[in-house]
Amino acid sequence: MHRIQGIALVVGTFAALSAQAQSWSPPPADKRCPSKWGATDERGAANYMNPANVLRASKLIKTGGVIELGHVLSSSMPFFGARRFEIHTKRTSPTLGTNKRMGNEEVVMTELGQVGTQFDMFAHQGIDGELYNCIKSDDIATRNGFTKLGIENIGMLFTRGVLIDVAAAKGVDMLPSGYEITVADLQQALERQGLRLERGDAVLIHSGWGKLWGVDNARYNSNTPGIGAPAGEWLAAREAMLFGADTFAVEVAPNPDKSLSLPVHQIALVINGIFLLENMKLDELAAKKVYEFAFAVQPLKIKGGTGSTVAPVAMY
Ligand code: UVW
Repeated sequence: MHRIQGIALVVGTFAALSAQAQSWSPPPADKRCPSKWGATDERGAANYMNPANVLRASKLIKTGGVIELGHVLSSSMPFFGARRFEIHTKRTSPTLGTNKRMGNEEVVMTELGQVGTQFDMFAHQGIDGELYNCIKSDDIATRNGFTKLGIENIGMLFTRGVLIDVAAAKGVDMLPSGYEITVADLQQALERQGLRLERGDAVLIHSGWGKLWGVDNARYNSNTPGIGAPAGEWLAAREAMLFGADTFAVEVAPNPDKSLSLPVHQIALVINGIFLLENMKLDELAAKKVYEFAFAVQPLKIKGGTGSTVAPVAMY
């Protein structure tokens, strides 16, 4: 073979291989911006909050049951990377006055936006330097928070919640390590539960992985099952308000396509303005088969924060 032809063949083969290997790539800026809520929007899918949606959710409260979906915050929970949570008790007043009043408080040293059951906001993730609505991360980052897209923009969310119990649909207590939840898995689980997704839903995915929380933290934080990019895009097309799961990433991580890093974070937060709710406690909802409920969460108003630790609830 002629040398030039040989080189062309090798280059062509690599191009074909990398095209094959690259299972997903972010859309260019002009395909994702402005967001469907306008170029200046900072609330994304929180815009689904309106009186009609609140009333839609409230009608799902039928028995008065309330299930907490947040884990207890403590220094023994699993942490991603160098995140931490320390609580230092302060004995603040000795007995005072004739009534002998005394008091205690604490200093908590933590990454308040990104520990425990946590709500990811748009300042958290980007595509090559650009956040939701193509706002440049460098333009809004200060030493004291982000000047736009901070978690203080969100406030109370009250909407229909749907638990998609993929573990139950697969007949297992816990999905295997690194399992990528597909569109077919979500459809099959929803069909089994007799439910359809609607615009503005809080979509919570039960994988069973939460059984490892506080039991085997190292395993919990590695090779997590979760939705892959196609399932993330499918849920985004259903116009969810948020995607939650009983895992640290909501999505499968690491991604089976080793060239990708957390694509569902980009699909949700950057491209579609949809929030992520990680490390949820979903065992009780799943055990009680509560698949449709009123869902409430209110992130802390951390000015310029990338997220918030939260304690969401389901009411049914
Ligand atoms: C992961 O930990 C993978 O995601 P986040 O940074 O959103 O917590």
